[in-house]
Amino acid sequence: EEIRDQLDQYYGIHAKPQQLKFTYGTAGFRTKANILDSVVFVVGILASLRSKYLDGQTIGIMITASHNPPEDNGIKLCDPQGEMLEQSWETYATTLANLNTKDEIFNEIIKLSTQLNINLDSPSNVVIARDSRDSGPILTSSTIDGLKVLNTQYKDFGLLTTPQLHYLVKSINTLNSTTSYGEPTEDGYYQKLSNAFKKIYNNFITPASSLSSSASSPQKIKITIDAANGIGGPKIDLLIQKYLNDLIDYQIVNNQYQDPLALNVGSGADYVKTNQRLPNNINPVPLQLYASFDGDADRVVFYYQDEEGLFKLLDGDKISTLLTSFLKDLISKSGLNAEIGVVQTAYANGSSTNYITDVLKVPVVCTPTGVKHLHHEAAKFDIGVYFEANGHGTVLFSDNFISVLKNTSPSTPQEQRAIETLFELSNLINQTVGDAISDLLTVLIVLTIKQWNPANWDELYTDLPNRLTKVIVPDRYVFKTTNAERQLTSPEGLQEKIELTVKKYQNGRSFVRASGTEDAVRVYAEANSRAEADQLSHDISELVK
Ligand code: NG1
Ligand code: ZN
Repeated sequence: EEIRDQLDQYYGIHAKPQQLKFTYGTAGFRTKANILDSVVFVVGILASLRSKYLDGQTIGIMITASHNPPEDNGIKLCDPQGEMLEQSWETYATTLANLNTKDEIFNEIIKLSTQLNINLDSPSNVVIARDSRDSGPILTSSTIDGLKVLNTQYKDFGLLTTPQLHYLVKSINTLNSTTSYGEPTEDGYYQKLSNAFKKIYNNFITPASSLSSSASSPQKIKITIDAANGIGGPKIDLLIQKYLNDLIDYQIVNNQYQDPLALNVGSGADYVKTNQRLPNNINPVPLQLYASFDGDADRVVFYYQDEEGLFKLLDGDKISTLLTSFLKDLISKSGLNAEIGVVQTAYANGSSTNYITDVLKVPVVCTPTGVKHLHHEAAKFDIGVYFEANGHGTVLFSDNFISVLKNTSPSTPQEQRAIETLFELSNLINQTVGDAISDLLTVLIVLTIKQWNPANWDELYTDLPNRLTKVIVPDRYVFKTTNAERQLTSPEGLQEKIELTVKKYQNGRSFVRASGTEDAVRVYAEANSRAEADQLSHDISELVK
């Protein structure tokens, strides 16, 4: 009865416009902000049910549309250990979001609670945060109305990056346990990352070993960050200023996060990766390192200008190979036995896959697009490195391997340093989800230890020229794939035609799949030269149309 009363009170202002259809996809619900109100309201209800179902553990809600344009927004749920919402619940989310009346919603709540054996009177807890979009505050308050329907305790953390919210959820749910992840505050996040960074730094960089001109103080680590005018800017600013100012010399551009209309415009990781060019407001100095975050700071890509003035991208594949080679070296120096593996998607550059397999001799697993697939596979290794080419990724350390690191007594100083570094990397690298801030600090410390400039990093392997394009088709759902999205099974006959075309190109590779976040089909093509990659991309797009 109480639930009915609450729905009576709140449903009216959050009723769904009849004609709209919504789907909980790889990025949660994401669309134009002005049609999201009814959706976020029911997500509040669903988060409450999920928390009650999990004995009151805290569920996270993030309001963001990542790299999408300013007028978009979105909402996604985060499970108790900071992971993405369990798949079966994505279906409940979609069902709830498409109900058209108060009675239907009430009946669905009752149906789910019966089916899943949820006690509706039991406690439920939620934390919520948002990126810097101007629709954020109003959508937050509509979500909170949804939370009130089932009497959920909540805390609104306001502006955060997506990975910070994941950090908080895991920290809250592990509080006072032996697996405590960190202090469940925003500052706790900064402390955890900066402490790990400093420990690794001090283990390797001493004034004597540095190449600095003045022997007494090593040079500061230099980085310029394009924050896409999003929430990552003020957050990394806070972290470095408060905790790492004496080690890092940094500059943030495109940092107008208070101007929501500037978000992701001519800037950010997606812009840089897709267009393979510099963002606005960067005048590159050759061989200096630059980084771009996306709008909610869960992706990062790096780049530099080479001595000939050419723009060079260091994307998710380059991050993955840099970290894998460093970690592999540490494992061997530690004297420990650990299985390291890399997880990629079909969008990974072919050269990166060859480099990891043939040079690093580390196994590579290919999964469908979407972080939850990569995350799941990475969790099977002692150290699982996963990055999408677009810069979203992280490194997972298994619980078992972390306890090995904690309990091993090293027999040499070299072993000790390797073991300590591996352990601190597990603290520096966000274990819940890809995190631009955490990944940035990790790349910086690895480059500093190796004394590498961006060109040294880039030399590990040479990317095959590639092109990623979108083709608008009448119905993208007819494009069905197999083999981790690398081959089409439908429409009939198309895969054969693609293969015949690809055969004409040296080192040619191409695949076609329907986007999960946009109404389009994506065509990826790579080949030996820029011109051939473009031609292949064109040929395949013509087949798809
Ligand atoms: P779709 O639209 O399904 O290709 C895109 C990205 C994914 C992932 C999701 C979620 C590419 C080619 N695809 O998915 O990697 O990041 O968005 O944001 O970059
Ligand atoms: Zn993002």
